[in-house]
Amino acid sequence: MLDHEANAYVQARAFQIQKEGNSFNGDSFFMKATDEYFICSVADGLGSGLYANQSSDAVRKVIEEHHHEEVEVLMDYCNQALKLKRGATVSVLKAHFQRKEVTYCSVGNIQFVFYLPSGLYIYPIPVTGFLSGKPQTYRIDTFPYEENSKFMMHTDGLHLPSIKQELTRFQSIEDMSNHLKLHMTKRKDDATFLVGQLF
Ligand SMILES: [Mn+2]
Repeated sequence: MLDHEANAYVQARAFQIQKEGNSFNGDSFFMKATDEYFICSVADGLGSGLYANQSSDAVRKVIEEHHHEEVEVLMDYCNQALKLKRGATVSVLKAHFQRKEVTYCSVGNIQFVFYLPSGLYIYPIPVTGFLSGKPQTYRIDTFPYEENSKFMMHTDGLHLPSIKQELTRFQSIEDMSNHLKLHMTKRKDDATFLVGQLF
């Protein structure tokens, strides 16, 4: 499954593939660009198959329905939605175009790196664990971005030799995405990546 989202301020692509033999993907993602902001999420449901999908898809639905909310509020909504479900690791990113600012929050093992053309890499530290409706504290990172900043998030089904290199090797999101797809052939686990560039 391939998806893309673009406007004058952002371009993003996501791709996912499920574990061999499974008909449901335990990972879910969402992305949306408005005139004011870009929001995206990646969630990895615990385990694989239908129940993993129910958890990660609950996260996708929360972000889709409430994308206008701030990241911390969304994390809390996601946590509530995962009550009585298996649970999921969750990452949410929101970029505000006017403020030129990114807010990021993560619980669990979704890999994420943000690259600024001036040469800075930002790796926000995630809170360990997963969301399943239990009381949870969040770590919210907010930082400014520059024109042409890039970012990538992916689930643990994708193994990259160097996440840093992937961000600088390719000029366009399209090229990066096409290259990343080549790493997604083994299918031992559900795998999802989401890449984007901010203008
Ligand atoms: Mn996984």
